[in-house]
Amino acid sequence: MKKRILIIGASGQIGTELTAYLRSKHGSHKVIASDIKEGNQELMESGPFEILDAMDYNAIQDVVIRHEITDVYLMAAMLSATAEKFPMKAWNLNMNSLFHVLNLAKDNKIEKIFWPSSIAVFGPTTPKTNTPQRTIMEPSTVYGISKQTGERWCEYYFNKYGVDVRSIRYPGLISYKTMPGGGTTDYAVDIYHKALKHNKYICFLNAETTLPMMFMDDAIQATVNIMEADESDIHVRNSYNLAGLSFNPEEITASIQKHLPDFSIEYEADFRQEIADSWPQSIDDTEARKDWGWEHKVSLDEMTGIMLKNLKDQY
Ligand code: AKB
Repeated sequence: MKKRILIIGASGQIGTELTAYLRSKHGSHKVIASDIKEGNQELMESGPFEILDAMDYNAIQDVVIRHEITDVYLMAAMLSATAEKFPMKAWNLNMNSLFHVLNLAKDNKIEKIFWPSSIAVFGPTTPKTNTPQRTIMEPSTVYGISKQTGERWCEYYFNKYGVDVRSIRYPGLISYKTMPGGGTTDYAVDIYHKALKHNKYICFLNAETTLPMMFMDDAIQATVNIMEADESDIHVRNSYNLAGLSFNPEEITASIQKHLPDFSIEYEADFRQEIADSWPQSIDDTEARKDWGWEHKVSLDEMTGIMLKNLKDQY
C-alpha cells in the first residue's frame, strides 16, 4: 500500500513546517493537512486541507478512510502554560486525540503514528542535567502529566496490539516561520522578534533558567527520521529523549548581541518560571543516536544568525 499522510494540527507551530517538508518530499496530494482552524496561506494552498477536530473520532476516521491514510502525525496539543489555565480542556484534548489515533491503528485503519511527547514528562525530582532516557518521572504540570500518561499508552498499544507508534520528547522549538502558542519555552522565539522590533525584551523567565531547546529544522529532521527508521530499529516505544541545544535567557541574549550590540533584556518572571524550574536543563539522547542515527546540526549562534536574517524583513 502506498504511503498517504494525515497531519492533525497542521496549522500549529510544528505542523505547518512538517506539512511543508512532507509535501516537498512525498508530493502535495499525498499529504493531507488538517486542523480545527485554517493555517497560513502557503499551507492552505500547497495541498489538500480538512477542517478537523482532533477530539472527534468519527471525523478523524472519515478523513482517514476518504483519503486512504496510512500514516498519521498527531501534532494537536495544548502546551504547558495554557494547560495550567485550562487543566481539564488540556487533558481532554491531549488524551482523547491520542486514543483516537491509537484505536484507529489497533483496528488496522492506519499503519503508523507519530505522536510528540515533551521534556515536560520530567519533573522536579528528575536529575536536571544530562537527563537519562529512563529516570525518575514525576511531572508537576498538567501538560507533563498528559504527556507522560500518553507515553505509557503508546507503549501499551505497541506491546498489546502491535501498534506502530513512534515518539520523541521535543525540547523547546525555535522557528522563524511559525510562532509557538502557550508554551514555557516560547520566550526563545519571541526574543528574536522583540530584538528586531524594539531592541529590548522583557523575559518571563529568569536569566539563569537553562532549558533544552532546538532549531525547528533539526526537529523536523528528527521527526521524519524516526518515522522512516526500520521498525526493528525502534527499541523505545514510549518516547525518545532528543537533545539539541541548552541555553538560558542570558546566553541567547549574548548570542543576539553579537548581531545587535545594543539589544537589552529585563526579567519579570511569571507563573511560567515554576514550570521551567521543574524541567531538565539538558538531555541525554544516546538511545536516539544509537537506534535511528539522530544527530542535531544547528548551534545557538547559527540559529541566531538564521533567525535574525529571516525575520529582518518583517520589522
Ligand atoms: C512548552 O513549552 O510547553 C513546549 C514543550 C517544551 O513541550 N514547548
